[in-house]
Amino acid sequence: MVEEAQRLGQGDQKSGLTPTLYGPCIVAGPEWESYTFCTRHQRGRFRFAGASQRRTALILYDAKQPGPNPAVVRLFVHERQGLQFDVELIDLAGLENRKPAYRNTINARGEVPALRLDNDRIITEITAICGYFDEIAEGDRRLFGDTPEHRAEIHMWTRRAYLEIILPFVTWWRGTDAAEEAYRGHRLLMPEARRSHRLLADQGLNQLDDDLEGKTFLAGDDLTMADVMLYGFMGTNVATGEISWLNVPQRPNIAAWFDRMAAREASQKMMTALPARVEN
Ligand SMILES: N[C@@H](CCC(=O)N[C@@H](CS)C(=O)NCC(=O)O)C(=O)O
Repeated sequence: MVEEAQRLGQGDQKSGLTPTLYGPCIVAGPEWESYTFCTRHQRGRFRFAGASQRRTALILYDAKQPGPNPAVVRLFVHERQGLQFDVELIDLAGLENRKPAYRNTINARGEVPALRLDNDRIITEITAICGYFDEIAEGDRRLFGDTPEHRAEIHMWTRRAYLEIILPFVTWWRGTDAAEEAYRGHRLLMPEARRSHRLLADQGLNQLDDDLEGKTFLAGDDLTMADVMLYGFMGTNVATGEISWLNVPQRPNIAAWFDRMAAREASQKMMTALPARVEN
């Protein structure tokens, strides 16, 4: 395979095409199809990864806009620190994430963020990306916990935050005209489920307000992944004015937690796309 790659690296006299060596994958025009040995998802034009040389860096595909899922990863990166990786920005407003070039090479689900490892493997889903970062970051301020009990506690609160609060309010938002306009047919939306999801989200928020009594953060005295998860979603939707009913004075413990989170430097940075190279 290496010899084949070296041979192809000379270019093709007949077609004049020069194949691009990209990690374990050779990519070229149609004449070269029989020589490629990349997988279906890897094959494509690799506009996204600085083609033509072997890569050694991690690449995070972040969004140009402050979408809540990318914001969770940004908030995690700013809070955790000790990370080095490259960043490529995907234009959600222009639906770049839904184009074949992105779906065929980065994430078949057409979603952002995604993390390309230095062996070209792609990791998606924000908890998986943050979990990976937590493992590799320098410094010992782990946001996923450092004992079995602490990890279980953080996992419990992260899951509660997502299932009981975030998923219902995101589903509520996905029933709005703004969501229909944003997705332009690329997601199955449920406008008929808005009322029940508003009630589910309110129920989850009411419960959390009770749970936060006497506590500083969701899983105790220190900020963890559970706070990053909830604030990433709540903070973006409150800041953009998309969901006005999320943070109200009638839930004083959530309001106090929200203010504590909003005052953090990392929270202020999460609304802005990451720079081309992160070394923090
Ligand atoms: N389950 C995914 C969700 C990612 C997601 O839905 N990202 C949004 C940005 S907030 C997106 O890509 N939306 C654009 C679209 O679906 O077209 C994760 O955990 O990362």
